[in-house]
Amino acid sequence: MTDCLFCKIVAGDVPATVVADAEEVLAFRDIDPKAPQHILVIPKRHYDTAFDMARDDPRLAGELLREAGEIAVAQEFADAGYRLLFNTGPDSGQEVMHAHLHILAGRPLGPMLT
Ligand code: IU
Repeated sequence: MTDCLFCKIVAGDVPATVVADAEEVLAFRDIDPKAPQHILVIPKRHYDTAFDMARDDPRLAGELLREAGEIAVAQEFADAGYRLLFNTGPDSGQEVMHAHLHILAGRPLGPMLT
């Protein structure tokens, strides 16, 4: 999708600090981190939301979760723990309409729901 920021990151047209680059999945550091470790895991193929992706390609949705777990091990925060989050749609605060899985880690994250 030509007008999508994350598609531009996938294409290499917008820079990002890449953490993992797999066949169908890319992970990079969030530009405005909300925790010491804040990484976004995205499908290289464009889907607006996590549900669009899961409905059309549930195997790919599983790949994002698997990659997040691999990153947690590689970045050495798996044992301390981490949070995975998909914002989906306007009320969630989703700003970038390309499905992305947030990984948050590196400090106690406190209660999830506000
Ligand atoms: P959200 O779930 O759509 O709200 O998350 C979008 C995230 O993308 C948010 O945490 C931004 O800081 C992040 N981001 C980024 O990493 N690089 C960018 O160029 C832009 C947003 I714009």
